[in-house]
Amino acid sequence: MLKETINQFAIDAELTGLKPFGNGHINDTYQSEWEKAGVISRYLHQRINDRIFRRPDHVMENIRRVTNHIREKINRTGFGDKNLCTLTIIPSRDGKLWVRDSEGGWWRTYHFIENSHAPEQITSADDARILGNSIAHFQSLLLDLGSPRLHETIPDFHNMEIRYRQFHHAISEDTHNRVKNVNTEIAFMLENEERGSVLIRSLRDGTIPERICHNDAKINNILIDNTGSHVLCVIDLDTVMPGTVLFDLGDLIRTVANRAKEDEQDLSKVEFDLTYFEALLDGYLSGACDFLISAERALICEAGRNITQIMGLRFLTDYLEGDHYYRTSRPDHNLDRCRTQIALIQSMDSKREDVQVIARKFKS
Ligand code: ADP
Ligand code: GN1
Ligand code: MG
Repeated sequence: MLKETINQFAIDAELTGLKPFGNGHINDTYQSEWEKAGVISRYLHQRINDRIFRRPDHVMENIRRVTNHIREKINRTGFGDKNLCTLTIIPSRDGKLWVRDSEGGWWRTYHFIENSHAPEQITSADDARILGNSIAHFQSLLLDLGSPRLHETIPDFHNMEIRYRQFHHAISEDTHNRVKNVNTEIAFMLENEERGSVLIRSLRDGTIPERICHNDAKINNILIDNTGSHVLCVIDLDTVMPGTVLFDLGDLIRTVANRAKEDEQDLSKVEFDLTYFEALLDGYLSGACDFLISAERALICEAGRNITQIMGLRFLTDYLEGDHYYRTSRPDHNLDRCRTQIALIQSMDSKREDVQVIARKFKS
């Protein structure tokens, strides 16, 4: 069935290979290989997770608008010199942005971006700098995307108050009898509930502006060139929609300034890395300084902690609800992920003063 579905995209060659690809938690991703007159080309196919994205058509309309806008600006402003690119949607043979399979699933296809990789971790401060800079560029390219407003592909995605409501519901229902296993983690989340609302409240009361942002700007949603060390493409655009740019900076801080993997089981390896944090901010702010307002700058330190908290909360909620949201590959996988997020917040808190000194360096 998969081959049949994939053959409905407008690719003029013969399919010669197909395999699962990548480490995403949400969509089913495959890479394909095609041949025509001795020339090999590759594509990336994804079954959009329609339990999570209830309107895949809205997701694809957003991605079409965003990628067209970015491509046009890259071509005009010369970012193309660095090979920076954006996702290229391959339409279906009948001109649609997706193909429906025989079970009603929604599929899309992109050009496979060659000679690239999606890092899970970085190994140098320079990498942190280029990743920070790439997200600032991404945000700046979208500052002038006109109306209509982009669809909210997952309503209230980073709304901490709603995420806490779901968490309280999961505790009171305790459908999988797991509350007893996680008293410490639950206590941590409850202690931090009030503080966690700072970004969403600031957005709601207008202290910080709504802007288009990525909303899932973690490290492995950015493709880096395999040979040199520059960013080729910001990917996974399913959640590009209105929010605050601090959601993106926060997700980068969470995933770049941590020397351990998101699902590391040895918590002694989880540590907030000040060198990477500083380089990341340097790269981000050199690209974002023209558009950030002082109220946004004032919340930079909180952003990393806040997004780490919402991820920990969501992993814990999913664990309590029986692991129905995130893809897992071992028992307690979501619990391990939640624990790394809590350990990272504890490490950030223990380095609070240093974090503030670094953030102050970039004040102006
Ligand atoms: P998910 O929403 O499940 O995280 P992603 O869109 O992030 O899915 O894709 C999963 C992985 O596939 C990425 O981490 C990256 O390794 C790879 N990938 C996605 N799009 C492309 C592309 N156009 N070219 C090359 N690799 C890609
Ligand atoms: C998911 O799709 P992926 O793996 O890039 C999730 C993010 C979380 C992330 C945690 C739509 O991202 O919100 O930050 O996992 N995406 C969605 O790693 O829920
Ligand atoms: Mg992804």
